[in-house]
Formats: sequence, C-alpha cells, structure tokens
Amino acid sequence: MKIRKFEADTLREAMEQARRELGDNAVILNTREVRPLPGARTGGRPRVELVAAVDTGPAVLTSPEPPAPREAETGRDQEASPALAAEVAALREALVSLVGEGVLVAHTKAAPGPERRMRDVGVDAALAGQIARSLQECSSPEEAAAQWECLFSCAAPSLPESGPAVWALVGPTGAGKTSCAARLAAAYRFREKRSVALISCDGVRIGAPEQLQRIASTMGTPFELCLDASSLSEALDRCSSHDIVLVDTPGGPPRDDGFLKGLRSLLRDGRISAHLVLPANISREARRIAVEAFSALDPQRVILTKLDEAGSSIPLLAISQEIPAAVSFVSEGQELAGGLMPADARSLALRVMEELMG
Ligand SMILES: Nc1nc2c(ncn2[C@@H]2O[C@H](COP(=O)(O)OP(=O)(O)OP(=O)(O)O)[C@@H](O)[C@H]2O)c(=O)[nH]1
Ligand SMILES: [Mg+2]
Repeated sequence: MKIRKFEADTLREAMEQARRELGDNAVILNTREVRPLPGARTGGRPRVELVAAVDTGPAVLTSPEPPAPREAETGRDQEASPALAAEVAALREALVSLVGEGVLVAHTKAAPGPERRMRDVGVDAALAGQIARSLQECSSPEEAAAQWECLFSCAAPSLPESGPAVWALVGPTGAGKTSCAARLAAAYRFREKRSVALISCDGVRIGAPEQLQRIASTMGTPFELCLDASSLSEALDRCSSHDIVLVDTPGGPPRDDGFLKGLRSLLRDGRISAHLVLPANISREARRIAVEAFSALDPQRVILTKLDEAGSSIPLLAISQEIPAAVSFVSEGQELAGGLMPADARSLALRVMEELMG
C-alpha cells in the first residue's frame, strides 16, 4: 500500500493531485483544513490537506514485530493472525507519521464493542458475551430490551396486611437516603393519598433531622426524632395508625463493623424493613463493599439513586446481578417532586440497550 499526503488550495485540487499520482483507485484516508500561521506567505488563506492511499499489492512498509496482545484482551482479539497484526501496526505507524496521532485517534479509536464495555463495568463475562451476540440479531434497542428485561428484578415494596409499612432507608453516606425519605413521603402522601409519618434517626449529619422536619411540616405529616432503638419502637407505637412510616437512618462507612452493628441494633424492631439506597454512580468496588455490608440488614428492596449522575447506564446490568433484592424505585435529580419513579425492568433494560447499540 502506498500512502501520500497532498496539500492544495481546494479539496478538488488536492483530489486531482492524488488521482494523478496514485491513480483512479486511490482511497482518501483523511482530509483536514490547514490554517496558515500568522505571517505565512500563503496570504492567510486556509489550505486543504488530503491523505490518500492506493493498494499496490504486498505492503511497501517495513513491518515491525507483531505487537503482543494486551493482557485484558481475550477471545477473538487474540485470534488475529500475527501477519495481519504486523501489517496493521505498520500501516498505523505510517499513518501517524503522515496525519499525526491525534487525527488517527479521532478516526480509529472507535468505542470498544458492547461485550468489552459490559465486562469493563463488571458484567459477568459469559452474560456479556451472550448479550453482545444477541444484539447483533436485534434491530432496535426496544427489541433488545424486551429480550433482556428479565435481568432486572423490579417490584413495589410490600405493604403488610395490618399496621403501617415501616421502611428504614439504609445505605452508604450521601446515597440519597434522606432525599428518598422525603420523596417517598411526598409521593405516597400526595399521589397515593396515604397517611405518612417521618422519623429521623440521624444524629450524625448536621442539620439532617431539621431538614426532614421542615419537609414533614410543609407536607403536614408527623415527624419524630429517635436516636436509639427503644425510642424508635415507642415512636412506631405512636405511628400505628399511619399507612407508611419512613425512617431515615444515618450514613456511615460500610466497612465499619461498629456502624453496621449500631444500625442493626437501632432497626431491631420486627416491624421495620430495611430498604437499601444505592447510588448508581459509585465505583464498582464501593458498590461491592456497600452491597455486601448492607445485605446483613436483609433489605426488602433496593432503591437506585443518582441515575442521572452515573455517566453510563451499562453498570445497571452489573448492579442488577449484584444486589440482594428487587429494585423498588429509581431516582434522578434533586427535585423533591418527580425525581423518584417506580422501577420498571423494561425501561432499565432500554436505557442499557440504547447505550450499547447507540
Ligand atoms: N443528582 C442527584 N442527586 C441526588 C439524588 N438523590 C439525592 N441526591 C443528592 O445527593 C445529596 C445527598 O443526598 P442525601 O439525601 O442527603 O443523602 P443521604 O444518604 O441522606 O446522606 P447522609 O445522610 O449524609 O448519609 C443531596 O445533595 C441530594 O440532593 C439523585 O437521584 N440524583
Ligand atoms: Mg441523610
């Protein structure tokens, strides 16, 4: 293969030069506008640079050693023949010398394929392979979502046959527990017309109880502050006529055994069910630690928050496989009203498939 760079006043002239030198079979690899430096002789007019190539049979470039496959690459990546890899490496080197690394990166560093993207965020390799293969047969993200919604387990929180549903929101620091308590209270109070009470057990975060108390008073719902298990049980007795009692708990480091022990002890009243609030934007490792630690509280449901800050929806696939219970709600944004929605398997799958197929 012969590769040449041409420069002219217009694209047409540059193409003409390429055709003259390389013949009618020349293929244009890249074009760009070259702006002259201040004071250049060209009178300040931009010129056009064109890189073209023509196949001349065996490669005319010297081939370096084939590059060793990168460790993380397996499967099909490694099956490419060494001769082909060498030729690609030589072509790459020639192109870099002609057009520069930046242009080459912009043109050739395509996003990794769906399988790699899934594996990179922690999706089980076998599952990632299966999904990636199925995507090749799907004509739309909707079709793929219909096929893979089964991976997402979503369910509304259960309401007890008698007495109030008492949901304690637990999770890592800053996950969105207090926001969820307020949003759930607003949603059940105003949309579902249920009677709701709010309890804060957060004696840690400065201003947290006051914040919830203000929201409760705006909504006209009772509010209690309970800093230990016995005062919480007494408050629950007083809230027995309500439909739903939302208990906000303090955040803490999931690795801290003392914190978890304290939380378990605080929530020991049998009427309380834990709901794990998990932000979708935390790192894989932080998520693994949080899921493992808070699973000790046997959460009845998981609320996924901060979907809007997650950057990518693909990790939702991994999250769905890791969490210990069905997802009840998902949240986005910081508004009190509207940001919390019932979780729906099809729409979670669609978010992921749109990104993988986009
Ligand atoms: N973008 C975005 N921000 C959120 C979401 N949910 C909560 N937040 C914000 O995240 C921050 C922390 O939310 P909180 O509700 O105070 O979190 P927390 O889990 O109660 O925090 P601690 O009590 O300190 O552990 C606040 O600024 C919220 O407005 C969400 O879904 N999306
Ligand atoms: Mg809080």
